[in-house]
Amino acid sequence: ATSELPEWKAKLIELALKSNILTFGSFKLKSNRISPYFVNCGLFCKANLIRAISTAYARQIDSYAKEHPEWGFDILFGPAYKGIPLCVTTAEKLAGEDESKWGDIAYSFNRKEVKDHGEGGLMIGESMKGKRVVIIDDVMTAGTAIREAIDIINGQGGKLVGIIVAIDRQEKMPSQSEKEGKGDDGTPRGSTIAEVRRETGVPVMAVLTLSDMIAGMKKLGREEEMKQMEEYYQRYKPSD
Ligand code: OMP
Repeated sequence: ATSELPEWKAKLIELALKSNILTFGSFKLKSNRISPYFVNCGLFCKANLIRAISTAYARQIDSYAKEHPEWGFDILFGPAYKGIPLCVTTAEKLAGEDESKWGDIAYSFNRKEVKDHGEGGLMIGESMKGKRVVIIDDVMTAGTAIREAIDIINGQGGKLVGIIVAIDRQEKMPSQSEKEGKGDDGTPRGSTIAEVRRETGVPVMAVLTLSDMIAGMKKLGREEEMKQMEEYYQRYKPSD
């Protein structure tokens, strides 16, 4: 699976590496796993970088929609904080891809603190009530961040119809012992992405997977980092 990396993905990985969005070291994840690599999507904060990632999200959404003509949505929801620039810039890119098709797409995001004066409330942007919503987020590991976003949509009366993330780390669901900080018990479990698909019944898309990043590092001749990612993948590889 590592040899057929499209040129645009290879370029995006190279850009992420150059700008320290993709970094190597020893990182403790939200799931308590220790990872040799980390992807910080908060660093897509320069003009050329935010353009590259929002274009990639928009193309992914547009190509999924072309393959599934019955599928559509009304609102791109970017959970605070990292989802906020992503939903705004990707909505703009969608209009650029095909304005007649995507020109009416709205964006929305939440506040972390509920505002009790002025217009008040938890949400900014288009109301989700009765609308079809796609979540746009940065990284999916154990799915905790995505589940919080789904709760917000349900609370606002929206209908979830899709999820798109920049990075699918392709990890198995954490075990109870990992959640308690006692390490992995080594049992085989399915992937987070498959579990979220199963639970929600909606498409879960990713711009880049760990396999893509491994292939990208190989292409760049970064053997050492490639090996570390490959070892980590083998360790937390999902059973499905
Ligand atoms: P889950 O909530 O476990 O799916 O982890 C996803 C979140 O972890 C992201 O929204 C980030 O806040 C953070 N994260 C990264 O940003 N990059 C990574 O490479 C790994 C994580 C992580 O902690 O798993």
